[in-house]
Amino acid sequence: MNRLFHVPLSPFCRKVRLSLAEKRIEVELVEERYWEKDADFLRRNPAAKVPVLKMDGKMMAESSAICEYLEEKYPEPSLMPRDPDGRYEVRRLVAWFDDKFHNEVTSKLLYERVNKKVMGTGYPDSANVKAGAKAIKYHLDYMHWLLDHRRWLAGDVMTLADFAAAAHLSSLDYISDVDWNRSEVVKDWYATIKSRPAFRAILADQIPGFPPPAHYADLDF
Ligand SMILES: N[C@@H](CCC(=O)N[C@@H](CS)C(=O)NCC(=O)O)C(=O)O
Repeated sequence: MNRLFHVPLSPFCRKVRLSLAEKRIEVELVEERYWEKDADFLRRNPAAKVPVLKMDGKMMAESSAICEYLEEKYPEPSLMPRDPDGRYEVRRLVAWFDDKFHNEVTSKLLYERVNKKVMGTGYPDSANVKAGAKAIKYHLDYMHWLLDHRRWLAGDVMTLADFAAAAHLSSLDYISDVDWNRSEVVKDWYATIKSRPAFRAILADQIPGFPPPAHYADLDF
C-alpha cells in the first residue's frame, strides 16, 4: 500500500494529496509530527520535512519532485501541458506559490496562528501576522490578473499550478484568512477546484483545537 507521511494543513502535503487523488492513486495517510524529529522519520527523509511518499518500494521527498514523478508515471489525467512553454509556465507558478507565496503569506499566517500552537513554540508574532495579511492581498490581485486572462492559472487547462495555489489557499481558508470578496474571478476559480472529487478529503480535514469555519467545506460558500 502506498503511504503518505503528512500533516493535514501543510500546503506541500496538500499539493501531493490533490495530485494523488486526481490520478485516483490510493494512498494511506499517516500523520507525521515532523517537529518531533523521530528517528524513523529522519531515516525516511533526512531533510526532516513532509511530505514523504512511500511508493513502488521507494521513499520520496520534495513535493514538486513527487508530483512530477506521479505525472510521468501516471500521465492520465494530465496535470502538465505537453509543450515546453506550457510546462515552463506551470513550473514558474508552482515555484511562485511554494516559494514566494509560502514565504510571504503561508508562513506568516498559518505557521504563526496554527503551527506555533500545535508545536508548543509560543504565541503568534503580530508583526508577522500583519505582514502576511497585507501580502495575501497582492497575491490575490496577481491571481485575479492571471485568471482574467486565462481559464486556469497557467493556461487553458487545470494543472499542478492550480493545485499548488489551491493547496496554500485551502490551508489558509481553514483558518478564515482568505478574503474571497477581494476578487470574484479568484473566488469562482476556487469554487470550481474545490468542487472536484480530488478535493473531498482535504475538505474533511479536522485539526484538534482548530475547528474549520462553516464555509470551509461548503461548495457554494
Ligand atoms: N520544498 C519542500 C518543502 C516542504 C516543507 O517545508 N514542509 C514543511 C511542512 S509544511 C516541513 O516539513 N517543515 C519542516 C522543516 O522545515 O524543518 C517540499 O516541497 O516538499
